[in-house]
Amino acid sequence: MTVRVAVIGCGVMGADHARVIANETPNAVLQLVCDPDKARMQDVADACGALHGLTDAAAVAGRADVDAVLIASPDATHADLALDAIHHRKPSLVEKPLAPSPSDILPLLSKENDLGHRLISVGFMRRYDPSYRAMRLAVSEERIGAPLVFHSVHRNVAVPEWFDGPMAITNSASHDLDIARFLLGVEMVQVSAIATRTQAQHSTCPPVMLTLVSEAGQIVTIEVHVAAQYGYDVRGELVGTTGTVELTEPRHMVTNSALNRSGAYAPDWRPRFAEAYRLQNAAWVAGVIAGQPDPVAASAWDGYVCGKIAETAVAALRSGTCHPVALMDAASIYKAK
Ligand code: ISE
Repeated sequence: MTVRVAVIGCGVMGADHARVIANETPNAVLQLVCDPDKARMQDVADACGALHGLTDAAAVAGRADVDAVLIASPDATHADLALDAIHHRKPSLVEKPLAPSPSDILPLLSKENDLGHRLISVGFMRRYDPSYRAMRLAVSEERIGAPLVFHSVHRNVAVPEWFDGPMAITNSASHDLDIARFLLGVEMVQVSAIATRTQAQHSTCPPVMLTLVSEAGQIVTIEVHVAAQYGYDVRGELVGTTGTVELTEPRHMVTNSALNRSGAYAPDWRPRFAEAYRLQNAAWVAGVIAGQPDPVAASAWDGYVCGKIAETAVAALRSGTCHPVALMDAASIYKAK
């Protein structure tokens, strides 16, 4: 079976996903790309060899020549487009966040529960990154004893002026929140948040530190700094009772010259997590063929939980106090078999 994939959104992520689907994803064909900006849509369609190009997202999921929908449109449109895909019984891969507010995800959970099975996968691609996968294997093989603390550092080069402190949590740190749950296999029960308040900071979005406690009593710390300037830099370390495991980045070259040893940082997440996106998209297409989402992929429930933790962290940032994370019970379709 060849999966005919439609990509909705031809911005930074949509264009990259279209390229990956067209050139690096087995058993997939880029059936169409869609964007309201016709010129931008045509550029991506031409660059990636899409068979069709549309400007109306509402006309995509119902097409007979579309088997699956990859949603990489603006965040605020994700939930409605995912709902439309469910309506047409089409599997979807939705870029994070599944919705800017977790309450907007509730109709998606309800529809999937009514169906009795999942159709949505959420684009927390770090779950497919080989280094995070090796860290998770080390935990499951008890190579560091019982996990106690997970430290995550997430630094971007820069963000647009409209990217504010709460977005550093709801947009950027959602990755760290999901990977912490994925690595530890637990839920978070409380969160604190604080931002730097120095005179020197040069951004509308200062570094934010999150501290979370899991239901098993573990601690997760997340530094999210979206205006770090020097490079795109994601770090991680899991501390156990008998050892630690650290994230490594896919460094392809080190230059030694004039008494210096140097390596380059990626400018953003696309090259840094290129392998993760490729593996994520291939696993998603394989899941479409198999008739059920890849078990590693984040579900709509995972998207809801991360949204709920992020929403609570923003409240904690504003109040300066620790807030409990209140989650409803997960429906059975989201529980590991
Ligand atoms: C972006 O949307 C991503 O998903 C990147 O992984 C993250 O590093 C960046 O901060 C987000 O804005």
